[in-house]
Amino acid sequence: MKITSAFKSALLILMAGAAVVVSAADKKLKIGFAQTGAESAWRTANSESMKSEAASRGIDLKFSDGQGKQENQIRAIRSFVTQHVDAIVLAPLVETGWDPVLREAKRAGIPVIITDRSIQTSDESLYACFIGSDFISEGRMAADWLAAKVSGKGRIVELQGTPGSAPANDRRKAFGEAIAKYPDLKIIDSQSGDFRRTGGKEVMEAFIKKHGKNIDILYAHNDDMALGAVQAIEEAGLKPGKDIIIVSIDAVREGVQAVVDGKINCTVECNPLFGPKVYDTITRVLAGEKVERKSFNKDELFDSTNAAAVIASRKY
Ligand code: GZL
Repeated sequence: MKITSAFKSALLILMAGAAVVVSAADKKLKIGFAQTGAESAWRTANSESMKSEAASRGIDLKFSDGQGKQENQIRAIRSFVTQHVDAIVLAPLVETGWDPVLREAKRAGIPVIITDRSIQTSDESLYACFIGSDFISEGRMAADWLAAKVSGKGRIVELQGTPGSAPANDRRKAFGEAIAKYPDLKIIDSQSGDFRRTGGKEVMEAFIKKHGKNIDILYAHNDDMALGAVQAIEEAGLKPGKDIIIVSIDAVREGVQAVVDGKINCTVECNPLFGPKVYDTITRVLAGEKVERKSFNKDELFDSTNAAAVIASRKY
């Protein structure tokens, strides 16, 4: 059978097409992740969840540690756009200032998933969806637990998280609104420890110096600061969990252990292990599926009634 040149060229086009299909199917997903930094045990667990899940799925994860600076995260996003990644994940250090760089990602046709902390934006089309925890609910859970524990009475000092961050803003707002119904439960001082253990210790030392024995309660926006404060309280010769009631958020392993040991009275969980959910969502977004605009992780609360039963099984 004589093979015409037309047939040969048709065959070559067909083979080339198949080759493209094969390579498209084999193409490794390339994802850029702009992380806030490494300020806390929660953050370490969150980064580990994102990295290990990417490795297990064969995803080429471009991980950038923002070292606590928004400008580093913005620079990382620009670099991801230049690298033509398939999707960008952003854990925004603070709530504002993201529109310009997210517009650049949108112009490049790269979907952005906001994780962990939410952002304020004038254009909701700049990101595909949010995956994280409900900080309002966490602040409310902490306040309700405390009000019951102290029968609605006490002088509170508050260790706030990173200024301008969604968790610090929402945990402060929700907690304040929830305790407003108790006239004898008051915040007498509030400062930022930047979600860091060192910050918690230093600010608690200053609180003790300023207020002495007039502190009944500490409300910390995360366990790292609460654990730093525990150290300051002990160094002042006081008993954390007894002389000063401590309510915190995150439920990292060391925080839950402190509850078992009676040094922290309650910690509200804020689960960081959502790498699988992020990559499942990216796959759906890239397939053109409509995804939930906001997806909240389930959080529970640990105190002396249940901490000992869970400590061995804590995964972060
Ligand atoms: C909460 C997260 C907060 C944690 C802190 O989702 O953004 O930042 O509560 C962490 O431990 O540093």
